[in-house]
Amino acid sequence: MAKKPPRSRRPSDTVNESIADGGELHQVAPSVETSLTTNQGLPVSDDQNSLKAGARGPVLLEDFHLREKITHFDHERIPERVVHARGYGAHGYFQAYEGNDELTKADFLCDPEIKTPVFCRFSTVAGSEGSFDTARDVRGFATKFYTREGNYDLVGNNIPVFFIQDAIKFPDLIHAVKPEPDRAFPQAQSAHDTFWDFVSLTPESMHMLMWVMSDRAIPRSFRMMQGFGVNTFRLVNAQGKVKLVKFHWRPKLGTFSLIWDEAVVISGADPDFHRRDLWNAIQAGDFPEYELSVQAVDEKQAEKLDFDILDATKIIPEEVIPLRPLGKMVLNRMPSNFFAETEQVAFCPANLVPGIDFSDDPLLQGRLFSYLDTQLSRLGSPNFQEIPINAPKNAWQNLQRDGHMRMRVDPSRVSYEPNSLDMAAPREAGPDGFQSIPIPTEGTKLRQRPESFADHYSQAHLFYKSLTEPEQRHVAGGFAFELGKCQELKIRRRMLGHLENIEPKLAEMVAEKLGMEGEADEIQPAVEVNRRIKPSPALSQYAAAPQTIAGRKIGVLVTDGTDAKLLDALVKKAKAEKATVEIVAPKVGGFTTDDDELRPADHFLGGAPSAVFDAVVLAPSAAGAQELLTTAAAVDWLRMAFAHLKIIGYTAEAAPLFEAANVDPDADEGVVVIQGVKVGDFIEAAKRHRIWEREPKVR
Ligand code: HDE
Repeated sequence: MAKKPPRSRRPSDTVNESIADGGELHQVAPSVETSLTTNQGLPVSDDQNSLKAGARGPVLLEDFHLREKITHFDHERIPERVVHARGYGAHGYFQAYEGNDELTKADFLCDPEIKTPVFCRFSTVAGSEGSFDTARDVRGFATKFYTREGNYDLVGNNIPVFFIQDAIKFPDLIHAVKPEPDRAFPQAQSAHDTFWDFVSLTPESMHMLMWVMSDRAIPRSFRMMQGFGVNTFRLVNAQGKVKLVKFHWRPKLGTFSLIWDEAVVISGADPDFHRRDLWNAIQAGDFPEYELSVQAVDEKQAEKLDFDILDATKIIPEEVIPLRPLGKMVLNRMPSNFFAETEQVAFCPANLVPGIDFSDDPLLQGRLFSYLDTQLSRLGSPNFQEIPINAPKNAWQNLQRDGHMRMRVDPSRVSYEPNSLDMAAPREAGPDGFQSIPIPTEGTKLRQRPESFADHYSQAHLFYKSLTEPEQRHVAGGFAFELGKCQELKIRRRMLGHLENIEPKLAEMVAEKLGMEGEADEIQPAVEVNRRIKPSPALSQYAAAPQTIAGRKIGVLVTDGTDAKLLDALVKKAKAEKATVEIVAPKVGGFTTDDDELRPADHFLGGAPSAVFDAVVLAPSAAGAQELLTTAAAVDWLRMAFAHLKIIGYTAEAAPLFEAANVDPDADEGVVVIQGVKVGDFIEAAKRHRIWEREPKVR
């Protein structure tokens, strides 16, 4: 039967019709395929009115359609994730490079011919589902590989270390960072007393705090973020050779961050900044790519490191053990339904494939329990793996049965093993199945932290020492902001004491910003801080940042009379560099160029502060510039772009705005005049991203 086109009915028609004929709609009979039905498949004749005794009479309880619809709606939400509630995901694939079989027998890492489907979810940790994207926070970076040998989940973060060493402290850490229970604020913030109370009493968190106060915790984009497995895992090859490994993801676009003031503005202007960025990029065919690598060491090498490889508060500097690339991931498709896929996806670090195994990292061991457990309360059923986003793409069968929402129909009489009644029933795979690496283990039963976990400051010092000067300033700014929000002075003093142990210069900067010089508590480190530790330049985002504007967004402020040829030249040049241009006009309805063409705008000025762009161009007409002078948003647009250290291009007509914003048009190499259609200098300058030397002048 030929499919009839769906009926198109504007809501206003419905209302009018409905009113006109006293609530009765006269419509063309729908085709069977397209008609609205109840969940039982019954075609619904009227979805506008409930069943009543008379047009103005009471609603009848027998209206099963009304009850079914409302009941379903009432149950539309499931509990959000207890951590990492706000997230955004995308589909894609992973493809291995040649030669990994020396390290692992994992099929998806060894066969460069196959493209393994993946689903990747990025998230913030502390905020609830409805919080904003640009909070200062760790970002989750969780990837589910649907391999031919079953699902493998690499559930990582964008920071390579963690706050605690033992999973038993996780509930305390999360309770401390979440909104305080008596007042239910602050949302999506670590800047409050309970968080800093807990961490300042937990010195093992010092290294992680350095990362979280750094630019890493305010990434520019999910596309420009590194990922780390954090815990130590094992890889084993077909010959049984074992290596301890740390997993790393590196984005092709480079690793970039926002500036704190910028993140604060963006959280109001566009709370979905990171989501929108990923969505726009993938819809435009600009697919984010990440390279997966490992740092691999054998047990002997691990013993020689000056920290314990089982301690998740430590990194292996890349200069000590270099990264070995294994393959690349491309994200190329957004989910078609957020709830069904991104909300229901259930990651679990215990999901392994042959060739990969755990280490005895006590943080990891606790995680192995937690994720499955949390899915039971979040997704409400032990059958959550049957939800399409969670189901493996290879065949799966076992003798587990029943439970809430069981989808699969198992026809056999046999649901036990061993059995002789159904020779087709699933059986053990023997050596072809997953086998834990036979690592010898023994020990005395006790609750004790190993002494090798006791150095809490040396790597925090290493991190600070490896940053460029602007990055160091930002760390100080991060601490000062967060501690400034703590009301309890004793917490600030305690933290200043820890900072003294990490790096006295840092402690001094923070104390000065807080107005608390000389007030640091004295805190005795458990072991001597190693200040001679060699810096690791790879820890800096900006020391060797790629000079590119690929994946970046240039905002152009225009008015009526803006030079059309200039705009065209900008768009062309940006496109050639894989960047995009977005037009900001006084009105979203559009603007008229100097050749009288009405062009659309992407944003109206009040709705798009310069903070949401990577670089900006001011290209008003002379008359337009005069009009903009009366608009605070226009003056702020320039002022903020300058304060956020952006590259600013401008035409001569924009000069009055510089005066109003008190910005010197010759301030530095990041403020570039554009003559005619010569946009090349501006684009080249934009590849520098920001002018760090400007910072001490503006902040
Ligand atoms: Fe998680 N973590 N975690 N975590 N975690 C969860 O699982 C947990 C830790 C990470 O996009 C939960 O499904 C414990 C480190 C990500 O859906 C929960 C401990 C790292 C995500 C849980 C940790 C992570 C989670 C909440 C301390 C970096 C989001 C909802 C031992 C390697 C995945 C859920 C997604 C989510 C427990 C520490 C990463 C409660 C007990 C370290 C990216 O099970």
